[in-house]
Amino acid sequence: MSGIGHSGAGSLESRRAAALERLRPVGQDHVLAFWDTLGADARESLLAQVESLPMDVIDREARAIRAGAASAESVPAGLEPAPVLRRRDIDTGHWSAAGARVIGAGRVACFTVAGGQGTRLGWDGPKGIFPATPLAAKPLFQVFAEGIAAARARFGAMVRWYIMTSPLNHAQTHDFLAAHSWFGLGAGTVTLIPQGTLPSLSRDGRILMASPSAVAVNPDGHGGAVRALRDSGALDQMRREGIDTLSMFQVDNPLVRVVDPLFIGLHAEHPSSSAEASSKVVPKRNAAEKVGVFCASGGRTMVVEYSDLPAGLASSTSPDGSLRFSAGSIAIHAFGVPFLERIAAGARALPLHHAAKKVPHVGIPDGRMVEPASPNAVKLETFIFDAVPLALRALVLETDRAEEFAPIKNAEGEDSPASSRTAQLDRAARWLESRGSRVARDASGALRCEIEISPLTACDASEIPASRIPREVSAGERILL
Ligand code: UD2
Repeated sequence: MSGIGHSGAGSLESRRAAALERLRPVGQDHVLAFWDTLGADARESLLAQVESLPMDVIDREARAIRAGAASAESVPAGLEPAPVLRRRDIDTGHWSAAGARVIGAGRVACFTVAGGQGTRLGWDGPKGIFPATPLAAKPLFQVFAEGIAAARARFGAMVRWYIMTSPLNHAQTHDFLAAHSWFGLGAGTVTLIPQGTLPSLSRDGRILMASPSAVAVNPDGHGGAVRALRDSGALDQMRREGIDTLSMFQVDNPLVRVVDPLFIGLHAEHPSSSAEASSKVVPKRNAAEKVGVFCASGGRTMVVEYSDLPAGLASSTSPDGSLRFSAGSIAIHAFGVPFLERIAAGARALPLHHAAKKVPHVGIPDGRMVEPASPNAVKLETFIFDAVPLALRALVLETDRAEEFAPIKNAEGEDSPASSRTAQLDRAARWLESRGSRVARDASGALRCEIEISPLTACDASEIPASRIPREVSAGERILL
């Protein structure tokens, strides 16, 4: 026993020396400040963390923080609004049929980014568990699962589902889906992929410690998906199975059409697409809406995040008074699998963005816990939409907010459970009305009844079976289709 203990300690010592050699030149050796107070397991765990830190990246970003430069936040000069395709300008029947062929050939998988922390909503747990629908209170994950099941049935092909979790919510997400029998999709067809993390840095670029033996980390942003999809073997699996298109969406939007034949058809075959990166947008509600904006610069399409778009550009208007930069990203994309493989393999990694954040940490050298009242740290993260400018041609499709976008982000007000509920009820009512139902509304047009339509019943108005369409929905009625 003691022999093993000794050899372990010896190798710990040499690993510690190696760790210090990585940390010291970049001014981060405080990470081992509590070494002498740690037991063997804690030392082991801390060394494993240090060994996996991308020190060159951390050093580059730490220098940028110290220099006061926000690395990825600089916006190119001469930004223009991105060219946008509108439904009225395309033959939607033609492109939907093209998409149906692609989906029917088993070439499409869904991908949900669900690694976020959901702090704004004040929901304790993975956001996908949040009860989102107006009558059945279905969790977001169930809504998406039903959409995937519906697509499999409608197009007669397998549609796999990949879900990116973070180390913070992976186990809970897995247990929830397993407890609900993967909502009938088949366990082997749903794959959870935990994303990576990056250390949180102080405002002078020092790695913060969550405890004497743990680096404070945050999920590496949804751009971490590229690496997570590769490292987990998901991209290889897709290639083996002939899946060349990922239909990507965020965990917070119950109105998303998870497999949209029109969008897939445009992405796969439209001349303005290289089948690499396509996106859906809606006209921004107002200049201040918190959505990224599709812009163009130097012939490339790109997304400028709301926090990075200079206020002057955000509020600039066209001669008709409409916002010039109005193509708001609703974070629905189609990505080519070969494209993601190329980015994952390539030297051109996605840029890191900096966000101010409150990070509790251990004070050095006193070892006392610091609970900041205001942002004290910089979180480093990459964004998946930074892949868009790397595409040869990026297609941007404008869609209808009322049909496809009602996210649940904030506890109250805009983009809240209440506003999403209203949007879900309104859409269901509109679908029935477009199929001839009379739906109770008051003089102002507000609904006086409640209707919920499962994706298993219909993913658009035309799919509702005629036999299920009520002639009338009267005031006070609640209908679940
Ligand atoms: C996102 C977009 C914004 C707009 C809006 C539309 C970003 C940075 N901004 O804003 O431009 O399109 O959505 O709704 O995306 N996530 C992870 N891992 C992470 C961080 C986030 O999986 O490390 C997921 C998260 O679970 C969620 C999505 O990414 O599904 C968006 O995250 P967010 O809520 O932080 O982004 P938000 O709403 O500020």
